[in-house]
Amino acid sequence: MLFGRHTKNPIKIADKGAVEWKYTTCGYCSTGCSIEVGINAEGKAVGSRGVGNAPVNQGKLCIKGIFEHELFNSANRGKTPLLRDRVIDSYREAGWDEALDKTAAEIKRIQEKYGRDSVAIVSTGQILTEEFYTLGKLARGVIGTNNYDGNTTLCMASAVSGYKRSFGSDGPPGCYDDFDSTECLMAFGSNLPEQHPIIFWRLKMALEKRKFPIIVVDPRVTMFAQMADIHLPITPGTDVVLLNALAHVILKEGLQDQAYIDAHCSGFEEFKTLVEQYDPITASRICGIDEDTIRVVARLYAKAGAAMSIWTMGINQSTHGSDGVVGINSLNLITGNIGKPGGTSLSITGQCNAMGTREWSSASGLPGYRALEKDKDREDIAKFWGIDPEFFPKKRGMFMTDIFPAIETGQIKALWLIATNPMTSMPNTPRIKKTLEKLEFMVVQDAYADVECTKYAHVFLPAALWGEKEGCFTNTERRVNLVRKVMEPHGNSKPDMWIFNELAKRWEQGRKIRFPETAAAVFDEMRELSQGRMLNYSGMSHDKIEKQRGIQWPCAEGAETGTPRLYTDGVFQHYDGKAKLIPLPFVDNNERPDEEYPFWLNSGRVVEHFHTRTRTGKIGNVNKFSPTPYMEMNPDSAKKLGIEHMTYARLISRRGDAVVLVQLTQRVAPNMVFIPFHFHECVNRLTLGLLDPHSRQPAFKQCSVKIEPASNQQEAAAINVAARSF
Ligand SMILES: Nc1nc2c(c(=O)[nH]1)N[C@H]1C(S)=C(S)[C@@H](COP(=O)(O)OP(=O)(O)OC[C@H]3O[C@@H](n4cnc5c(=O)[nH]c(N)nc54)[C@H](O)[C@@H]3O)O[C@H]1N2
Ligand SMILES: Nc1nc2c(c(=O)[nH]1)N[C@H]1C(S)=C(S)[C@@H](COP(=O)(O)OP(=O)(O)OC[C@H]3O[C@@H](n4cnc5c(=O)[nH]c(N)nc54)[C@H](O)[C@@H]3O)O[C@H]1N2
Ligand code: SF4
Ligand SMILES: [Mo]
Repeated sequence: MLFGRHTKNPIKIADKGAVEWKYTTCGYCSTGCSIEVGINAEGKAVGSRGVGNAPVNQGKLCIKGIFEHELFNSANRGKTPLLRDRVIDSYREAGWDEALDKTAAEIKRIQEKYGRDSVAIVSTGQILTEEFYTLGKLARGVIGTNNYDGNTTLCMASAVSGYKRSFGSDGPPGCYDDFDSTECLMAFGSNLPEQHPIIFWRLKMALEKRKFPIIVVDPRVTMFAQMADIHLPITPGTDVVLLNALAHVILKEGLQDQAYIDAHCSGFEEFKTLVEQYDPITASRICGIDEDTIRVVARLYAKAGAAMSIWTMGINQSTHGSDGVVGINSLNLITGNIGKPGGTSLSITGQCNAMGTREWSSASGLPGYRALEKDKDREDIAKFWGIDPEFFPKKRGMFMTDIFPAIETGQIKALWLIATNPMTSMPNTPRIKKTLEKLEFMVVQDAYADVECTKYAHVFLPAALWGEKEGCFTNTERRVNLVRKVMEPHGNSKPDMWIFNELAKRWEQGRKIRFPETAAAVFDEMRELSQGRMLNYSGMSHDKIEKQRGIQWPCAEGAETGTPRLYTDGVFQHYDGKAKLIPLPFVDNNERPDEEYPFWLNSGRVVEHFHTRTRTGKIGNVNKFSPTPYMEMNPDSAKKLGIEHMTYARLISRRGDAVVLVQLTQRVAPNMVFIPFHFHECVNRLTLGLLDPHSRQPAFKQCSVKIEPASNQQEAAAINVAARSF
């Protein structure tokens, strides 16, 4: 007997008429999936598919990748530069020469009048590594402003800072293959199934072969929490307390790897003294996880032959973000879980090239993990670029989150935004709007003309999207992947690197420094600068990267391939070669729920959307799953307030208000609500964004609100539609 659809309505995969499939790398998240874009006989992109022999995704793609080819011709792509003299005027179309002349002239005028640092540049984690390197050369070597940073301050800054404090350098030490040998995995503030679906698929594959315990620390019952063996619904912002308590139990019960600590760590005594104060009973009252569970988890983790931790924004976006990272690193150091298969401290990165900017953009230093604070690093780069080392500042300038307040106070007069949309992504939107209105000059360089920041700009520079240009992205596991050009840039938009190169020519110093025109030639400069360093690219080339479907750094000259793990020899990047165990006293400084504002406001993402929706909002097949700003709310709390499922509610914080559609769900506790941050004029109208003292990253996930049913549902629906922007 035949089962299934053998005779009736068999499933047919539509023939999209692709005549050629072109290799590239996905441009959304940091997983780093290899993708092929199908091109039809008319040269149109008609399909996307995963690359079968790629080590990262082995043929799989998530929903965003599957429809990524539709971006090339999506609505409101920037086609031509736009100019205006005053923000109240309408834009007019302009040629590239006029737009770039104006940009350079305004930057020079403002720098002459107010000083070099009065011009700020804020970039991204979403352009190619060669573009980052070129932008760094332009910002540090030609324009010479020290107020140059990236949106990674909203994202990975705490991970960078925590890695530097613990290990002496940035650089995630582990890899996805660690899932195949770990005996226990603990995830902090990471919703892996939705935000990194293909990394999650790798984890699931490993679990199918061999069962090991999964512990998820998240105040919300995410999809990841649902499949975990142990879910720790932590009180927001208190992970450091849990981490101190885990270390307390491990040391008290003698479960640590003392030989590893003695050989490879400094600071053990101070660390031990501090964690002594965090017994599980005291800790449970702060972090909301009962004492027995803390003990069970500590024993499970410490007794596993190899144990690993992963984390994402639940840790980084907190006033204790950097401390949280240090705490996770310390947990792995005291249990001897760094640099061994299945034993690691792996920050799951965010944007497709958040790693590339950390490595090469010079945003917080100089290329190749070099520091402005080090004389030799300044001298080496100045010599390589052919400029006077005195042109460089001797310490890093402002972070993105300090640049905006400096605009308010008049210290910064001009802002150039590259592939970032702070109008939607920064906390406290009402304040950001006022801030941008104060600028004398603003440039937005984006792939989409309708990105909200354009409303406040004088110049719009239309950029080519990822697959319209060539270069590299580095993923979460330090794998350098190749983005091949699969399509010509849309309209008269240009690759970001072309824009940087053309701008450089408008300065005398820019004409003296070499700005190569091809990505491969820029890559050669990076290779040279990376010789002999931990961040070693010298054994790579674009062709070799494509052939191997990505290569993990370090890859030294002559090496066949890359290196899956860092610190396998237990030698770290601090001067003494040791990793630091750092005591972490906990200070409770968050805006917590009180009588007037009784709910925690948590925010994050959903699988079908990417950030501020400039891209996914335009793709019907992903937008349709979440077309509207909404909020997850617990049914019991809703009932008390007279709020029903699928009606509109108004949230009020000390900063502003927002209207959302209510989805009742047990995923959130009665004292918490969750709102995806993808919509303009929504959750970031409410957020406070207190800053981490080390990383200056905002605590997007911890503030308080009150909630009421929207008094006029029709009006609320209209506000809700308007908040979609597109
Ligand atoms: N589909 C999709 N994928 C993406 C992105 C996207 O926009 N869409 N963006 C990419 C980028 S740039 C990033 S940074 C990553 C982000 O990836 P994730 O960090 O995994 O995503 P988020 O939803 O921001 O937050 C994760 C979890 O942190 C939890 N959390 C909140 N407060 C706390 C806390 O105090 N402690 C702990 N332990 N957890 C807490 C939240 O409840 C949430 O479930 O995703 C990347 N991938
Ligand atoms: N409440 C709340 N707020 C958050 C977060 C949260 O969890 N909660 N998460 C934060 C995090 S982790 C992040 S990473 C930020 C993200 O915040 P943003 O970086 O501001 O958001 P994006 O929408 O990714 O903006 C990137 C822009 O780059 C454009 N673009 C894409 N490719 C290219 C290109 O090749 N060249 C150029 N020039 N432009 C391009 C896109 O069209 C888009 O406008 O948001 C932060 N904000
Ligand atoms: S998991 Fe990330 S890299 Fe892979 S297809 Fe999805 S968005 Fe792209
Ligand atoms: Mo991010």
